[in-house]
Amino acid sequence: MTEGPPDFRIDHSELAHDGEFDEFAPEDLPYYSDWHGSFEKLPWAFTDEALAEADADVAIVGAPFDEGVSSRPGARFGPRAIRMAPTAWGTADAWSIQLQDEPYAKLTVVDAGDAPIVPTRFARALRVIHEKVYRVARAGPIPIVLGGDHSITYPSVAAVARHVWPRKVGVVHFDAHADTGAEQWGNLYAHGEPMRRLIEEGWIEGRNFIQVGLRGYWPDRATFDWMRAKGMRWHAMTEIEERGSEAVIADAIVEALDGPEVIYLSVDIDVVDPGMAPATGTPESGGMLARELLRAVRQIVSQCELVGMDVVEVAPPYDHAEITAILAHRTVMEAISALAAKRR
Ligand SMILES: [Mn+2]
Repeated sequence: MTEGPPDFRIDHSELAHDGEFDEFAPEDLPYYSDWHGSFEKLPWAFTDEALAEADADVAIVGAPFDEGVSSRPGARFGPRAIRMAPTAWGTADAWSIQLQDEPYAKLTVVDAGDAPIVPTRFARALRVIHEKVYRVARAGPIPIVLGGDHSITYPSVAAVARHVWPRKVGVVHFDAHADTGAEQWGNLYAHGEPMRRLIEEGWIEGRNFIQVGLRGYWPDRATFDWMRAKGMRWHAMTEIEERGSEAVIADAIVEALDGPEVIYLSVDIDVVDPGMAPATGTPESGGMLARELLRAVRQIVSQCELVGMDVVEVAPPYDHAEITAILAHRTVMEAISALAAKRR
């Protein structure tokens, strides 16, 4: 006589009920489960047609490129790490405690995928980033670009400025580094040069290019002389220490909008102290607090018309406990939530 299978005793639990296998849709599962790779498990909209159909307010764009780095590489893995950074909530009912609002109840947000970058073809990568960001902006949503090293900001800002042309764009740029070098080892487009190219080519007026958080020992004095000659304005880390972040950001907003009506926000995660953002290629001790950066993003986005944004230089190979990826993810979330809160 063959015995039947054993009794699966947990079936008798008082909490068991019929239909529990299909109880949760894939989008109801936690962020790490049934994840198909998009930011916050948001729907994908890769193509021009999908973007047109989505009619989105915001679109995430990945720029997995790090061949412009001068020190530690790894930022090509940034988009993937930021997209999979831990979240504790279900996407649909996310609630911002900071802003007392539900970002996804008011905004349609999609993930437009990555610019079609392949390794080794440096110039092509910058061109396809430009094309991808331009196509997203042209379709309607505000592009939020996940880097990548900071060289991606040259094609990305130019794409947004091209889209809103002839309206002028002001840039608020958070960084330990000015990224206004003339060249690095003969390369005009590495991650230390994008801001210089944007100003030289005429995409952004120097006087509306506002930098926050500069510190350390680069660039050199001659480069700061060039910046001054172009009318650029900057707020070094020492000024944040003395005056506080909120007052400094208030000035940065006025300066960026001294002429332009719209803002592009570029956040190099190394503006934050390496103790709170260790995973970056060129860390500089003595940076902003994570909470200061998140508050600054809310302050800027809630007071300005945002036309584009990037979060760059997250290099996951140097991360610990996903500290940096989580901060980059939250930086994007604060911008999305501030956009939603403006729709009150
Ligand atoms: Mn930097």
